[in-house]
Amino acid sequence: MADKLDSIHNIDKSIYLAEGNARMPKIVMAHCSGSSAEMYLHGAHITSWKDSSGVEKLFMSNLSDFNPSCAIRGGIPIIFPQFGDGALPKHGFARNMDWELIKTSLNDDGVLTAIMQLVCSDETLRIWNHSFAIKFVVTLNKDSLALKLIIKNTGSLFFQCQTAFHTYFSIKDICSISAAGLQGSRYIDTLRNMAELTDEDSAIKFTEETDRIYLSTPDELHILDGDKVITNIRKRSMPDVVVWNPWIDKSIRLKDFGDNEYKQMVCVETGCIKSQVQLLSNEIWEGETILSSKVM
Ligand code: TA6
Repeated sequence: MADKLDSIHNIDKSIYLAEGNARMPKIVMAHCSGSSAEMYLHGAHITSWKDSSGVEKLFMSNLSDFNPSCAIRGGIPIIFPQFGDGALPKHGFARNMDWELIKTSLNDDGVLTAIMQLVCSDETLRIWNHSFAIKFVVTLNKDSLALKLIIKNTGSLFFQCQTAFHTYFSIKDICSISAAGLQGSRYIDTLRNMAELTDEDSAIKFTEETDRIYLSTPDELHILDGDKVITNIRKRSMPDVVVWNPWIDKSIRLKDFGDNEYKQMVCVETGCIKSQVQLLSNEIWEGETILSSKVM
């Protein structure tokens, strides 16, 4: 499969298909500045984003499985059509399905784009009886990675869904990390019986398991190490933000996650969770998150 796709979409040394872990096909994007990204066809799952200085910005668990039956642990899982637990498999099925690479491009400024697609099938209709088509547009530039989801209702009936980028950021030490930009936002604390609270702090710091769904949030957030911004997050039409660190006990319970790996990661996830995507027949929703390693 990789060979066939390679001949269609390969852009010499800039975007090409390679064999990843467990011989699963992945797309490699190599920007002329030295930045790069890698994305598996399985789940259209980005597992690496390095900025132009070669710093790996995403966390990947050393214990992640690479097999068709489960999600990759780390990187940027795509959550659709359900966030969290519910009637469907947890976090939906998009992260467990093989997507199709439908387009690649390199523009005159050296910006690289890869477009992946997931269309409803008998398998998805058995799980979630709605017709849809999703495009995932990944754009790599010198020090930014833009992620865009375009969801179309291809059926005749209305549907609503949840969707998010469940992004795992690589950090040196969770104890010196904070997430800023959510002060004053309401959030649901999933660890305190789904209580809805207001965050009064100027930044979220981590001293215990943290699992909060922030609602209708500002469109610019920062991850800081000490007082230095290490990653800037800008978003459009993705009002909700989940901030998660499993801390000690949950890390031990996760079989594909090292007991001490909570120290090297933080999830800041952008999406539509409480504010669901609502689409009439043939309507389209589009949402975008832009990660950058320099404050824009
Ligand atoms: O986004 C936070 C969360 O919902 C946590 O509750 C935790 O379960 C995490 O997602 C990982 O979920 P997963 O199904 O990938 O193990």
